[in-house]
Amino acid sequence: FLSHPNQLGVVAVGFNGGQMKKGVEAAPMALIDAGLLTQLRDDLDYEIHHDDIIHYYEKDIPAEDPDHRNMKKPRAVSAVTERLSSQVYNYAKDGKFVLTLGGDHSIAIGTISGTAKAIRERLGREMAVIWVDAHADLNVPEMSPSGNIHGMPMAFLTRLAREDRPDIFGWLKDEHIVSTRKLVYIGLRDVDRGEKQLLREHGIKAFSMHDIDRHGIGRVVEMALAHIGNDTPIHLSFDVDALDPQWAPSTGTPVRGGLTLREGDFICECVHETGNLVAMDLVEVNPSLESVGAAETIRAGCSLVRSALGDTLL
Ligand code: B3U
Ligand code: MN
Ligand code: MN
Repeated sequence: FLSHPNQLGVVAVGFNGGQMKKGVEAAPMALIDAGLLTQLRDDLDYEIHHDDIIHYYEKDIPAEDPDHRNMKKPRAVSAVTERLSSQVYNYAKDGKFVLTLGGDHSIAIGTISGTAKAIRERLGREMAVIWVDAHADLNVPEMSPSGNIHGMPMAFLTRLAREDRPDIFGWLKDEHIVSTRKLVYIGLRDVDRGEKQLLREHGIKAFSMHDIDRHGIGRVVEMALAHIGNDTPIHLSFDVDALDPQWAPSTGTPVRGGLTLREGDFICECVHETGNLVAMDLVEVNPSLESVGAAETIRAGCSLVRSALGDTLL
C-alpha cells in the first residue's frame, strides 16, 4: 500500500482535553527528547516529514465549552481532532506512513478519521483498526461513567455514537468512518457494562487479557490478523495502558494484569510484518505521573513505535 515505504509523516499532539489529568500533553516532547525520531531515521532509515512543532492547538480551544450529552470539553476535543484529521489525511493521501504521538486517546478521532478517508480515496478500500488498550474506548456519551471523551473515540469512529452539531463531531462524514467488522481489540481488561453490551450486539472482535492467557499472544495476534484479512490496510492505535503498569506506570488510568512490554512489542512486530500498516498512534503516556516510572514508560513507548516501524531483534 505504501507508495513511498520509507516516508514517515509525524504529528506531535500535545493534547489532554479528552480526560482530566494534566501531563499527557508533555508526552510527544518527552518521546522525541528520548531520541525516538532520530532512531527511526538513523536505525530504521525512514525519511521523516515533521514540522518540528508540538501542536497544542491553543487557537482551536474555545473559552466556553459546557458539557454536552454528558461529554466534557466536547468543543475542544472536536476542534482539535478535526484539525488533526486533516493533518493526518494530508500525509496519508501521499502514501506516507503516519505516526501520531499523543496526547490522550481522544485524538484517535482525528487520526483514524484522517487515515480512513485517505485510504478510501487512494485505494478505494475500507481500513481496519487494531486497538491495543486495557479499555475499549467505545462508550456512547450517555453511557460513559466519566464523561471523558478519551473513553468514546471508537463509538464516534464507528457511528455507534452520532452527533450532528458541526462543532461537536458533526464534521465526521461517511468517508471518516470505520466499520465495526474491521475493528479488533487486543489487551482489554477494564470494559464498562455498556461497552460489553455493544461489543456483543455488534459482534466486534475483541481479545481480552483472558484470551491472551488462554491462547498465548502468538495465537491471539494470528487470530486478530486473520479476522482483518490479508490485504487490508491497518491503522494501529496503541494505548500505553495496554501494557502492565510494571512496564508503563506513567499513564492516566493504569490497570493491573496487562501485557508485558515484550508482548506489546510482539503485537507491533507482527502488524509490521503484514506489510499493511499505514498509520500508528501512541497515546496516554503521562510523564508527570509516577516520577520514577516516567523514563521507563517513555522507553516502553519508544520501543513499541520502533517495533511497529520494522525494528527486528535479529
Ligand atoms: N471506560 C472508562 C475509563 C477509561 C477509558 N479510557 C481510559 N479510561 N483511559 C471511561 O471513562 O470511559
Ligand atoms: Mn485508550
Ligand atoms: Mn486505556
